[in-house]
Order: sequence, then structure tokens, then C-alpha cells
Amino acid sequence: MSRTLTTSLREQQHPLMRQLADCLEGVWRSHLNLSPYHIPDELGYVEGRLEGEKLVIENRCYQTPQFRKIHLELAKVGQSLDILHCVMFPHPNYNLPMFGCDLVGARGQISAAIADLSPVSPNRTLPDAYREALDATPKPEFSQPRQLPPWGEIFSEFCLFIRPADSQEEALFLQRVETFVDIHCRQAAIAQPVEPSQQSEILAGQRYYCTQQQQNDKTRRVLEKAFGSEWTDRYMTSVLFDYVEYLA
Ligand code: BLA
Repeated sequence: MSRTLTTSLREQQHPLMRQLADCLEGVWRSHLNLSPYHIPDELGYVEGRLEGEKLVIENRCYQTPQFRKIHLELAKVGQSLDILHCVMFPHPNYNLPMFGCDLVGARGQISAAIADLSPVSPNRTLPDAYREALDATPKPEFSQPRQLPPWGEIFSEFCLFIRPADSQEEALFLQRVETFVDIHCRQAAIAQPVEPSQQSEILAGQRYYCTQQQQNDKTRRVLEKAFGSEWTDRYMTSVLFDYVEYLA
């Protein structure tokens, strides 16, 4: 049931979101051993009302041996706002960065396209293998870069935050995100667990990433208008940016 519903929302969204959702799932399927990740039924498909417009949220979640949770969310606010949100949460016993991506579009125009592989180690840099792989790929240029808010200090020097100017830049963004996720899945597939002493540092890094993301007022505002502040708090801390307190 949820699969059919997700497919239907995907078909109604901005073409870049549909393409990105298909692309992410394609890369995951080709490199990772995906199993379902259970989220509470009432949070898989959610409907609310935002200033008289319907807000629909559809979630898909997976897990793999390396990833505690892979979350892909599509949302639609009436006819005016489309959102694609994705975060891959590694198990804290692997020194793997957080992949995150957010696309926000209004009336056919994407206003914000963000993607990053964000470090969680204490020195806040990506593992060497990531830096080398990313440095070896051409860094695309976009005509309308956007300024990150202060909480965005969690992102790496490879973070993309742009407003795509045309379909060519949309395609370039899509291609860059595919590169991020391809590098990430290849690294994850060969990753070795870290020593227990390093795990608590990684846990702290993941926790910091999530608590910073929870400060995104723009996300909070959209959700609060439709669902209220209590629901929004719970959703942001337990579905969008949850973290574990224990060692694996
Ligand atoms: C921005 N996120 C936004 C904006 C909206 C949302 C409306 C403003 C768009 C704009 O300024 O053009 C809304 N995003 C949502 C909602 C959800 C969502 C409602 O995901 C979920 C249901 N956000 C993420 C992730 C990243 C992220 C994973 O969820 C990055 C990896 C980043 N979103 C992000 C950033 C901004 C943003 C950096 C800009 C914030 C700002 O300018 O203050």
C-alpha cells in the first residue's frame, strides 16, 4: 500500500525530485544489501493541513549492515511546495560520514538544492578515502550558490547549496549527488568497524549533526503549521534526525 502511494506522490512531484529519488534508490540497490526499516505506521504516510492546503508526507526507510537507517521522504504541500529529504545514518561503529540531501521547490522552480557528505569524526574532516575520491571528480560550478545558515557548520567543504538556474544545472546537481552517494556506498561496502574507543566519538559526532539539523527553522515552520509544535518536535527528533545513545 505505502509503495503504491509513494510511487504516486513521486509522479506528482517536480521532475528533479522524481529523478533524484529514483537515482538514490538505484545506487543503493546496486551497492547495498537493503532490508526494510520499520517506522511507526502512523508516520509512514502522514496528512496534515497547512494554511488550508493539504500536506502529504510519504516515507521510505531501509537498513543495511552498515547503515542503521536510510530515510527517503517525499512531501507535498498543496500544489505549491514539493520537498525531497534524505539522510543515510551509518551505524556508529563505522567511521562513515552522514549523507544528507534536501530539495525544496515551489511552483515548478527548485529554490534550494542541498547535498553533502558530512563528517562526524572529532576533527570534523572526511576520511581520506572520501576526500581523495571527491577531489578526483570534477567540481561543478553553479550560477546561484546560496549561503548556509550558522547551524550549517556541520557540512563539509564539498557541500552543495544552490538554487539551480535551469534544467542544465538541475541535471548537474543530480549528477553530483549521484557521485556523492556512489562514493559513499562503495566506501560503506568495504568499511571495517572501528575500535570501541572510537565509537563514542562517532556517536558524539552523529548526535551533534542531528541536533544542529533539528535547529532548521524553515523545516520546523512548515511542519508546525500543518501538525503543531508537539508533533513537529517528535517528528524532527524521532524520524528526521534521530540518533542512538548506545554503542552497537
Ligand atoms: C531549507 N527546508 C529548507 C526550506 C524549507 C525546508 C521550506 C527553505 C527553502 C528555501 O530557503 O528556499 C523544508 N525540508 C523542509 C521540510 C522537510 C525537509 C518540511 O526536509 C521535511 C519534511 N535539510 C534536511 C537535510 C539537509 C537540509 C537532510 O532535511 C541537508 C543535508 C538542509 N534545508 C537545509 C538547509 C536549508 C534548508 C541548509 C536552508 C536553511 C536556511 O537558509 O536557513
